[in-house]
Amino acid sequence: MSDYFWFEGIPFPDTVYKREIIEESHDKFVIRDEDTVIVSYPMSGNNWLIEIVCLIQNKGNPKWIQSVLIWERSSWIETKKGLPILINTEGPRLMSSHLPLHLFPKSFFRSKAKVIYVIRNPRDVLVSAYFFLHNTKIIDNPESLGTYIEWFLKGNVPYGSWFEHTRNWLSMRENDNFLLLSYEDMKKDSINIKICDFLGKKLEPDELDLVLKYSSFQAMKENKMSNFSLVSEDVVNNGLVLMRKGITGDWKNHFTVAQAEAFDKVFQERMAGFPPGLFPWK
Ligand code: PPS
Repeated sequence: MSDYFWFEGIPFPDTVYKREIIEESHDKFVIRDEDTVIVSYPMSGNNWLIEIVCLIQNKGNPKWIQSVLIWERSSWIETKKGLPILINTEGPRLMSSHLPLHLFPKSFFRSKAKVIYVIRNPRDVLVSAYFFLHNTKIIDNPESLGTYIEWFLKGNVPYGSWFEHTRNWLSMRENDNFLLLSYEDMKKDSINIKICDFLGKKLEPDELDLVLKYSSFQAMKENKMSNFSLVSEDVVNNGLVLMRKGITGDWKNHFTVAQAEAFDKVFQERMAGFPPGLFPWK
């Protein structure tokens, strides 16, 4: 199993992260006005949105998504492999991050760069992460979902507390260069028009159809550039599956009634004050 280092209250597994890189991305990395960053708490649909944005940028042509690895098309700001790629990329860059707001590159707040922040029902995020992490060397395996729920509610998981992450990023939601999306909304085909508008792209109806086609769950599951089957063996145990189920509400198949009630209580406490319509899940 991976060792951790703690940085500003957040545990980062050594397999993928290094303290100096996190510091450099926060203090020195320059985000430029023309850049676009896709940000989410892990397991919220980040890779799905990367695929959609890559397709929008190419008017639905799948050549790029089928020939370049997804983490090279939209590299991760905070990872050992991602930051050097981004530093050496010229022109408008597409990039990804799971960083909480307080660790995000300082340069962003002086720029006009665009951020799309994706949220997802945290119960589904939790179930998705539980099954995903089983196949990695990223964390110690929790013995049961119940144990993972305890860790998640305390924020003792990679990238820390979902509640903190979401509360803090949502404080940006009135900004012009910030688009809030939810995984639940992404299930509606029309969402791609909203993404195009935000990115200043105009696609024809047949091009939008291609975006939908090539970013579908099935198409991404079959695309080895996107389905994580090529993640290196130092991170993976035996066969990493990113594309697990791709549905909303799977938590109902896994939580007990008592676990659901305990989760609701924490959610109500920690997310008090936000308009109810902001979280489009049941
Ligand atoms: S990561 O590794 O933290 O960046 O994971 P992330 O990409 O954010 O989230 C993984 C979950 O997103 C689902 N996914 C999709 N759902 C529907 N359609 C498409 N095209 C799609 N692509 C990815 C993926 O299946 C994970 O969710 P679960 O619930 O585990 O299936």
